[in-house]
Amino acid sequence: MAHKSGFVSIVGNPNVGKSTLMNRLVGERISIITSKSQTTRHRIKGIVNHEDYQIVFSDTPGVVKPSYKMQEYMLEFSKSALGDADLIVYVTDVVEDIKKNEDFIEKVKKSGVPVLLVINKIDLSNQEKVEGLYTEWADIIPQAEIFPLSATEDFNVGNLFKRIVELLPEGEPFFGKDEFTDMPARFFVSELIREKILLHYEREIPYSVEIEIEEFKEEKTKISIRAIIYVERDSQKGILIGHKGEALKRVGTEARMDIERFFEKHVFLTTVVKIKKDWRSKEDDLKKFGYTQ
Ligand SMILES: Nc1nc2c(ncn2[C@@H]2O[C@H](COP(=O)(O)OP(=O)(O)O)[C@@H](O)[C@H]2O)c(=O)[nH]1
Ligand SMILES: [Mg+2]
Repeated sequence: MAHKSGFVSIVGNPNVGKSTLMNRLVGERISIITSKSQTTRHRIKGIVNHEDYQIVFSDTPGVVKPSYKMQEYMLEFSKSALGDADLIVYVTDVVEDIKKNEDFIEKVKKSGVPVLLVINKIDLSNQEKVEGLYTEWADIIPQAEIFPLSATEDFNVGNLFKRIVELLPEGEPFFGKDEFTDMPARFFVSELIREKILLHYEREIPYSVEIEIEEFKEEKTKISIRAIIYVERDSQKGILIGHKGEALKRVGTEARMDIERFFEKHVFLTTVVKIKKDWRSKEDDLKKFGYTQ
């Protein structure tokens, strides 16, 4: 049998479970997941390697109407993921407004590649409702094959995976067979820190934060990391650090434990908070933080 290889883009609105699904399909914790919208900011690849095939999944930010520069880049990541895919996995769930997002759905329909439509979170619904959604979606994207599933409960994800493998084009692997992502180690460190900030802070704080890993020194059994947490304004710095530094300490401790699990090494993590005024709207800062293709 010839070797198969292809790019599979996972797209859809914010919060429908794209990152949860990708992690499930890849079997690694590549993308961070929270209940807040816009948790995913970049296009993140997760690679599945098998003797007979290689699948390169792309997790993407949810499709949003940009209201500042960073969101423009986020939308670009989602659009570009349609352009180079061999297969599109469009994710919706049992709670989102089905009418949202019509422009993007038009692009999905015109992509010229097979579309697998996932109705996620069926654990929150019942058979009758899911059948109703199935009929509606069959009407919206007639060419799509529809997979009702639950990413968190790992229900029916196996059938989706099997179908993806069947639809993969023949070809040689694009990445080394020992790689599971194209993102550098530093990226995962910054994402795990950002995840804790998304979990523990409210309002605009999580959205105003960007993380730079200034130092990442890996030795045989330990890694020393120095992370700079940028916020946009002075008042945010105070909130982030918290009374007697307790809030920031919690972020550091929880992130360190996750980073240790990820790299299977001891981790020494130092965090510093700095202000970078309005970085989310500044082209130069965004470039520096990697928001370009
Ligand atoms: N009940 C339920 N919740 C889910 C499921 N999949 C994802 N979620 C939750 O939905 C939220 C958003 O998930 P995430 O993967 O970050 O969504 P994304 O923004 O599309 O990447 C998180 O709180 C997940 O735990 C599912 O199958 N069932
Ligand atoms: Mg996500």
